[in-house]
Amino acid sequence: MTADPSKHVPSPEGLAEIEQGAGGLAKLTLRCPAGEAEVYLHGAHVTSFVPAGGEELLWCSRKSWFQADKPIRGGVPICFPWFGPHPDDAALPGHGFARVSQWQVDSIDPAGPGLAATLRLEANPCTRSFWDRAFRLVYEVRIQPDGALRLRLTTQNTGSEAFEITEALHTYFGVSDVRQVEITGLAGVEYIDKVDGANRKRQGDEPIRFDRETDRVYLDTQADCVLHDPQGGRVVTVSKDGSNSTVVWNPWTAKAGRMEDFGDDEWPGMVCIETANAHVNAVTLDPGSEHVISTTISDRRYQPV
Ligand code: TA6
Repeated sequence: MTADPSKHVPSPEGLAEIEQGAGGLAKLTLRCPAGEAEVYLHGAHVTSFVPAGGEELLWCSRKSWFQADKPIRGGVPICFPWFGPHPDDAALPGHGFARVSQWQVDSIDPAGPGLAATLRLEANPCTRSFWDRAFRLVYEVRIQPDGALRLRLTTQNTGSEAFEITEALHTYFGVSDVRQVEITGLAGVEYIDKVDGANRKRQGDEPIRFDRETDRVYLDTQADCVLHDPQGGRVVTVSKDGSNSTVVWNPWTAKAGRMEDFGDDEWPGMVCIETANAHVNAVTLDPGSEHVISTTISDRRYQPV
């Protein structure tokens, strides 16, 4: 969809604006005293978050596609209604169709020095061609007054039959050098090691460090994670609700080289800490019920004391 750059989303004090972003895709920009964020209506894809007085916390590839039929590489892709390849049909979009669907902006709500945008995706003939279920997704992107970013995805079963989903808010964080960072919070948690035959392992007491391709689905955990990037001076907290899986991923050299929308030399500058419900943590929704998953991202350096 090519946005009309002059189109303002109805919002008090003009805090939000839809303009033409990369590839001519419609981009909603949120600006408030607590920070700034960018959300493409394509996939309701957050591509940028800068807390007030701070620096960009998210990572996007310089080679990302910005096309209606492809996912944006970086930021926070919404993986729904399945995480990873479709379990039965590899021809279906990886990580589901939500991130390659056109979402609608429902509202913009200022919250003191913060600001929130709500976007929506409902079952339509296109989604039904991938997944024949009646659903509504409501996604709130909130810049909180304390300078944190909260992303909240509500799934509603609007049909007459139960369905099962797996999902993720697949957040890409920018780092100085992934070989110098640590992630704490998952000590003792069991995980699926996707780069070692999907074997089940258990995280020790030591922080997660990176010296190779890393792709782990930590299971049955509601823990906060902390990304320590001493070289970049960052300490980023990732907290969550409604999520029992956390995915940690860096493609390293070979996999980065195989991805057309990922620069060969970009892998040291990013790491994914994904708030998810995957594998054994799938979620079943009965007719008329709803499920909420949320993640809150904050850099302690930029939180008002
Ligand atoms: O969350 C990690 C992961 O499942 C990896 O296996 C890798 O495939 C990554 O997602 C990116 O997937 P994508 O479909 O966006 O290339």
